[in-house]
Amino acid sequence: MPTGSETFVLRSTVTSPFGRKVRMAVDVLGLGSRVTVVPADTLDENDTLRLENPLGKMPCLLLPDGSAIYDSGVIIEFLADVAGSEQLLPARGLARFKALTLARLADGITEAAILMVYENRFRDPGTHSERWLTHQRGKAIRALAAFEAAPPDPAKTDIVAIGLVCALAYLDWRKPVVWRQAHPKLAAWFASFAKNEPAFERTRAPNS
Ligand SMILES: N[C@@H](CCC(=O)N[C@@H](CS)C(=O)NCC(=O)O)C(=O)O
Repeated sequence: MPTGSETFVLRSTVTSPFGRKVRMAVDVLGLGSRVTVVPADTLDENDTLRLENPLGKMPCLLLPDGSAIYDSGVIIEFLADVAGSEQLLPARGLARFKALTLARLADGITEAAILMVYENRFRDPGTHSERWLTHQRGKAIRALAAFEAAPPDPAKTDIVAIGLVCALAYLDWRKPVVWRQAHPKLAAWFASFAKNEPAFERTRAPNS
């Protein structure tokens, strides 16, 4: 395991919602002095990102020995371990796996949202599949409904809250799914959490 002085490189843009999850975790865990963010370009075939993570996805965390850790969920588990902190997720037991499951549910909102954004970005106008967009929207809407039925504690910053706030902020920014009106409890949670947790504003990308 890393020693207390090892430093890491985080390959990510500041606009990536999955990258923001990791940047928030770095902030909350007090690891800012040990993690340097180096932007990545997922569309550039010459970017070393594709060597670091063969999937060519960000975020990707580079270790001093040249190896890489991904994806965002694994990076956060790793950083919590480096920090020796249980703030973001319990070290073991059912509570850990329940938190990880809800965190993946929140990630699923972001994933569906990104696929909807990519549908518009990568396919030529006129070739967009409404069926595919509806399929992805359904995933986001069902996951939003699950969080609306049982919103997290706004005073608690953990792996679930970080994933959820990054998902909702991405929906607000790119607007693949309109969510606020139909999910008032979630909107209230978002407002309180964003007010309580300074890492949220500190990780906001310019103009987002
Ligand atoms: N499951 C991954 C998803 C990462 C992901 O989809 N990242 C986007 C940017 S936010 C990306 O790299 N997209 C480029 C691509 O899919 O080629 C994670 O949690 O890190």
